[in-house]
Amino acid sequence: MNKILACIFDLDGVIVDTAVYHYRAWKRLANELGFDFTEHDNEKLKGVSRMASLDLILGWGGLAKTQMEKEELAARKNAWYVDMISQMTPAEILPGAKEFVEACKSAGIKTALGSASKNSATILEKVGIDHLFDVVIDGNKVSKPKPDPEVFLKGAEALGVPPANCVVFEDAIAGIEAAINGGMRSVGIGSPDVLGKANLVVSGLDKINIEKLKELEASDVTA
Ligand code: B16
Ligand code: MG
Repeated sequence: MNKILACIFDLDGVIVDTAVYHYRAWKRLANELGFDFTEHDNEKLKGVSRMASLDLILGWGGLAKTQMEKEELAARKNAWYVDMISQMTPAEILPGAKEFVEACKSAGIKTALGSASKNSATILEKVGIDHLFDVVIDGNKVSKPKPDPEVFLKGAEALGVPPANCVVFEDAIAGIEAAINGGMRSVGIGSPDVLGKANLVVSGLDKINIEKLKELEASDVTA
């Protein structure tokens, strides 16, 4: 039985829903390149890094680009995305997210952010919750994408908590796999059909509390 000493939260899809802004910016880029993609396709980009997302999108459009061209396209998309997230307000925090992170802190559980995004600092600041995370590990600090556990292991290390005492909150299957690969428990945010490998799946952070979190102490570290 490993005591839960830290919670590590993914950002997009767990704390805020920035997927809609990513979608608008990528769609605008695809349209400028002469093709389109659907919101259904956009699901495949959740939790995926910026350059890996671009590769997927270019594949859907049947386009091949050089590394230099790709960097220019990713920068163009990111400028539109940053414009949109700079307008975000605290109203965009997902239901229960702020309250649950606060409850963790009150219960003496350490908190970290573990996100693929290189824009996490701007988002946390705009929605006014940057002070709630003891540690922020994001796309600027990691080189290996989820399902590699790097982002969560770095979070655990910075918090000074062994992986077996951490719980990861994730909306993407690659993120749940990253938690398992890192020897951590996980809570899936979304549908059990997709996130069934997690120790527990809830529809949002409004559906969990410290009591339910503690119940996870009885479950195996590897799901
Ligand atoms: P950026 P997460 C991920 O955030 C998003 O889900 C994904 O769609 C995005 O491509 C990625 O961040 C990189 O974002 O372009 O801002 O660096 O779910 O890991 O918090
Ligand atoms: Mg996510």
